[in-house]
Amino acid sequence: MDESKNKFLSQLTDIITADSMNELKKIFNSSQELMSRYRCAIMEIETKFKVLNEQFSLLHERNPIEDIRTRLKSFDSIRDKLERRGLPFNVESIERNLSDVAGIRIICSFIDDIYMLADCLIRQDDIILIKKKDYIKNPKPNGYRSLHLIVEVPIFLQDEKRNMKVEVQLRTIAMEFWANLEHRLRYKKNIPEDLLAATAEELSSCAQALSDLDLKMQKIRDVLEQ
Ligand code: 0O2
Repeated sequence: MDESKNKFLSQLTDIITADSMNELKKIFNSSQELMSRYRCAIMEIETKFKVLNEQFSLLHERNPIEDIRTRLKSFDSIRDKLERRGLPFNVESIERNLSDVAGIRIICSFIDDIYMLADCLIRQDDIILIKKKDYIKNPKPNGYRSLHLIVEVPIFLQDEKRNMKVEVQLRTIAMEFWANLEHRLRYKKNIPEDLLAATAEELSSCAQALSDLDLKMQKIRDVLEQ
């Protein structure tokens, strides 16, 4: 019994080392390489916003950006998203079909700074705008507000230049506050249906109140700046 088991294991090891191991290594290396390129793209976009923030604070004595957050989508989320769309889970498919593997969120105090920063980014000659979704002018039915841009930015590697997609979300502090709470609610389990509906309604009215607040704060700032 032991002898046949050992023979089987030895055959299995041969198969793995010969073909599958090399294949697995290749997949691992290329996925590591892809994620590293996305990290570089995030760094490029983050630097661009930091430069804009620096220049603006010099000219206007205030910072349009309150905070910058970055995230790389996890392999589990990438696989789930591709699976939901019936697409294959491999490096080529990730790069071709997903535009939010690299994500950066810019949090501003005022709504008009969001548009000013988005315009400044899009006007830069190495940036290609792929898609713009304005959920501030057209909020989602649940009340979600933010400006989303999908852009392509070049990264310069040792011997090549690659254009990488990055999702940029721009929102105010109030929009961020709302989105975080709504996000938590979305992943809460075991909430009774009626409570869930009532909370969604409350959240929607909070989104409206926060939007009014954003506009009022902007008006006060305009008066102060004049
Ligand atoms: P995570 O974990 O934040 O990445 P598309 O990519 O255009 O085919 P998609 O993915 O629905 O379609 O794009 P959309 O509508 O621009 O939303 C992308 C991201 O915006 C989401 O990413 C969220 O981060 C945020 N978002 C959109 N709608 C809502 C919302 O109603 N509430 C909150 N809290 N966030 C929202 P992910 O992949 O869902 O999650």
